[in-house]
Amino acid sequence: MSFSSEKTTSKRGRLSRSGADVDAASRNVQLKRELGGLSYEEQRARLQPNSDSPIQMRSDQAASATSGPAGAGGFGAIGRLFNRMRGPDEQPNETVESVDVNLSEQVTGPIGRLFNRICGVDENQTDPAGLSFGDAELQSYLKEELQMAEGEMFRGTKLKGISKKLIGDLDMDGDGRLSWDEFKAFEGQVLERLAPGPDSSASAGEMEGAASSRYSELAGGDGALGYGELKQGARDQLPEGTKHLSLIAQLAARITLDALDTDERDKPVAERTLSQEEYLDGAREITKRQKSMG
Ligand SMILES: [Ca+2]
Ligand SMILES: [Ca+2]
Repeated sequence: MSFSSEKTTSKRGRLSRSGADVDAASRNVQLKRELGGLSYEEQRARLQPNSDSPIQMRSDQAASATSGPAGAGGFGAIGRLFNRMRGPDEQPNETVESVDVNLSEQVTGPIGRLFNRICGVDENQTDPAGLSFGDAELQSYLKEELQMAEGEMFRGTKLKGISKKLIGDLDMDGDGRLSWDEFKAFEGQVLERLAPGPDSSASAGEMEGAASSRYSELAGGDGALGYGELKQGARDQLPEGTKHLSLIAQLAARITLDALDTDERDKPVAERTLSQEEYLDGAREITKRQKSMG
């Protein structure tokens, strides 16, 4: 009897091990199916760490079973979950695409690539899940990549002030970090500077016309728009008596150059120039993304 009982136990043990894989796979299929009918926001809400939904338990289990550092936050866990659902050899299929890719939510365009760079990830990746930056990442970007206020007095204080202001202006949930959802509001502000005049209802053609005349106005006809010209242009656009006028104009000029320049990325920002093509391509890409948000 005892022999038979041991045999049953060990058999059950084997069964439950192989059964676990089957369970995980069928849970993933079911999760995909359930998320497929939801909007992106609903999917995120469904996968929130504090949700009471039974799906949350499944996503926790799936995420904790993957390799990689733990405790990277709820959205990081979601990103790992989607990766796991897709599998290393599996090509993205329509079901998965409809779950995690929503054009207007994608991290794309010049400001999307900028966001990726500040976050320290591949600038051409498009998935917003799990990505955000805080004061440390932003200050490091301002200092190392933009060379903001280089050689100026009180540089540290200036960098700290800019970072605090930028994050404070866009941080909607007050967690001190900017997600893509929050940072993309900055994109509209950039477009207003690149193509001043038309409002958001303007056609893509009208936007392009406005960008084209703004470029000619700033660049002065030599086919190259440099740091000094951009800074002067930003200065002229700001209301008189604006606090920290010079610093804000400098920031606008450096961000514009870093976001739109494509052929001089190896040079310090202040030595790069924008061709008309770079300027218009950037404005066009931003316009397209803005229009996709409706
Ligand atoms: Ca935030
Ligand atoms: Ca260039």
